[in-house]
Amino acid sequence: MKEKLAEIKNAFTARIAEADTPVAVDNLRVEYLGKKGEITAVLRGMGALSAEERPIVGQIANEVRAYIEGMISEKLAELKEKELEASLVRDTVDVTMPGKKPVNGSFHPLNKVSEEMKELFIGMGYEIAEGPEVEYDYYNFEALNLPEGHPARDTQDTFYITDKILLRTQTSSVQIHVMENKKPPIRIISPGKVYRADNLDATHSPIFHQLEGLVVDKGVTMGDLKGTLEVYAKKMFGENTKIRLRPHHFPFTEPSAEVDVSCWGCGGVGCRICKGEGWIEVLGCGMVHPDVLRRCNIDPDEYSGFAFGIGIERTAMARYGVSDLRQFFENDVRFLEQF
Ligand code: 2U9
Repeated sequence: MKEKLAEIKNAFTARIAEADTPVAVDNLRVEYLGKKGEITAVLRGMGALSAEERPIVGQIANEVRAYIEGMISEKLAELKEKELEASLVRDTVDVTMPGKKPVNGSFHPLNKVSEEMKELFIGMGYEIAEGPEVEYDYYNFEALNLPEGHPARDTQDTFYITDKILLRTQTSSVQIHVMENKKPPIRIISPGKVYRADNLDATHSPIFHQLEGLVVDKGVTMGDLKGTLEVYAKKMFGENTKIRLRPHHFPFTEPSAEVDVSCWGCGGVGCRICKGEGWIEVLGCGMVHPDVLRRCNIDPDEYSGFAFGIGIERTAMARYGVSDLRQFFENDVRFLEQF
């Protein structure tokens, strides 16, 4: 048995020298020290030995087992060390290599225009008001002097969720909520998406963006409205821009007007951009109708207000010379990266 143990030790020594992975080392551990391993087999056979031989062979067997265990730990540590060295070489980062340039996106032209507008009105002391896109008929129509059956509803046909709940056609609904909940002075803009049951073409879209403004206080006049719009037009379309108000009709304002700015292409003499007119229509406005104020518990004898509505797509088309509104929604980067 002593010879057998010596053989085991020699064979193990040769095998461990060749083991080059932790798995191979573990297999050797099972093969030599496991329940069915070589050393265990020797220990099991010790019952057949004489009483004198048993402790001697037992001691040698223990020594061989200790030797095998020691070699296994040593080999595992050696392999671990080697792997660490290899990974340090393999995973080295060359900090002197040139970096990869990230592809930068750009602001969407509609966001650019509306951000510019928001900044401009915030600079004039306005606060931003937001509200739901799914709205009650009352806030979208009735409160704005558009009762059921009013002909002007036809021009703002929308998508109905129920008889009384719809997708808002204008952000004026937000302003009704504000007036219901806050006493004047009120100075707000409400930017956001609005919906209309229109087919998509070069100038119409079932979803588009508006920015509306509302000022309500004591003694607010049409002069304040005109002055405000002049500042807006100059900042938006150039310092030399002039504006003109043409009488119009909106159910929610009285008097009402459409606003033109002098053409930024020709300064007013007529060119291709303004189709020879010298003027370009950019928004609608008016003094808030007394009935609208009254419905929100604001006394029109004490307070007055002005309001205006700007189409974001329309403004961006004018500003950037875009002739087809659909391009804003197609997400073609060749279009978008121009802004
Ligand atoms: C309240 C009362 C009145 C908002 C107004 C317009 C005129 C207007 C259009 C611009 C282009 C809609 O997107 S568009 O098609 N809007 O011409 N909007 S006055 O009047 C209000 C708003 C809120 C309480």
